[in-house]
Amino acid sequence: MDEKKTMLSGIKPSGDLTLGSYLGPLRHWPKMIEEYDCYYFMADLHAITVRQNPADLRRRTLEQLAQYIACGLDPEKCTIFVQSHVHQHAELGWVLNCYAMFGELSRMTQFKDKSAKNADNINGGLFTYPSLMAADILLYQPDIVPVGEDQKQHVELARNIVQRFNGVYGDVFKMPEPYIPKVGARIMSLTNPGAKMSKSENGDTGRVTLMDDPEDIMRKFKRAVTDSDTERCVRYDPENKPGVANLMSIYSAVTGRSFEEIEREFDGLGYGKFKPAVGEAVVEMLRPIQEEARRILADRAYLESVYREGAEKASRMAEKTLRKVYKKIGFVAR
Ligand code: ATP
Ligand code: LTN
Repeated sequence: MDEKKTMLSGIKPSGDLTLGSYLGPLRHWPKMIEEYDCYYFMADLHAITVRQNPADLRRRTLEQLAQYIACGLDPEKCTIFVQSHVHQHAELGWVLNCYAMFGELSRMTQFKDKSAKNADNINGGLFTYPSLMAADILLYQPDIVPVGEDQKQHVELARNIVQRFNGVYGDVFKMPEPYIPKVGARIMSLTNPGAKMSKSENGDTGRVTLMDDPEDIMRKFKRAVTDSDTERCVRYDPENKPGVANLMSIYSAVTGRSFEEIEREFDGLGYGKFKPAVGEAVVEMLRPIQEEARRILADRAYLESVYREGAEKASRMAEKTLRKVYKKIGFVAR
């Protein structure tokens, strides 16, 4: 009897993976493989809530897969798949739409943000996004869902759905817990420390992508917005010095040093020394990942075999849950 707990997480291929995607959830995923039965996916169904160029979406989905593997996800030891390859996501997503309330969907911060930023395309999918995300999660009956801070509200909504659904039909879904890393849960834009570093917003200089050249990374860090205070010293004060605090969070997440250690390391040195040091640490962290990702991406046959096998494994579990749900609801079995 397999007593391993289960975990699941996904990222939309809506842009190139960033330092935020990595330091938030992605870098924590590989260490969970030994302890958990893990499912990781490319959330392409979610990506189309914002208009995507088809060729870019296809390319990014494969790049993201190569990057997952390069970051340490061993396809032999976990299940990696493309969301649209497992049709049960869309099917359970519809069902759960009928168990998610208009009021609670209206309160989602991501919906409000994305509606404001895509005022010409506030589509139904953007609104019901959290029901599909609940389906992604609940199909696999996971114990935990590792995400960045911004996704906590969606996992909470999935938990409400579990309570509502199980309240009517008995123990169908397991209650999932969000798992949010302490350091790196919210990496901010380098040009606007008031906004999250995101794959698809805030312009190119505000974000560092996983595949950026070392020169670009250094340039972006050297230009990173610090604060206009007069003391110009490296001190952790997110309230008054959000730019420096963000760089310190990045440096801490990369080097494992505490904020006190970082303050001591740069005592009396000012921002001119600090910013390139953060850049260099990031360059060194990403170098092996970039090399590995390039190598894997060149092997199309291998990538295909990974996502095919992943979809098969994921479908088996997803189908089991979907059958149970359909039966409980009262759908006639085919
Ligand atoms: P988009 O710009 O298309 O909305 P995104 O960059 O916000 O995308 P998501 O695909 O929404 O990224 O997020 C993938 C995962 O990474 C989620 O778990 C999210 O919480 C986390 N994440 C995204 N950006 C950051 C960040 N800046 N800091 C920490 N975690 C992040
Ligand atoms: N909504 C998430 C991506 C996502 C996800 C999921 C994360 C879709 N389905 C299931 C965890 C579990 C996002 O925008 N980052």
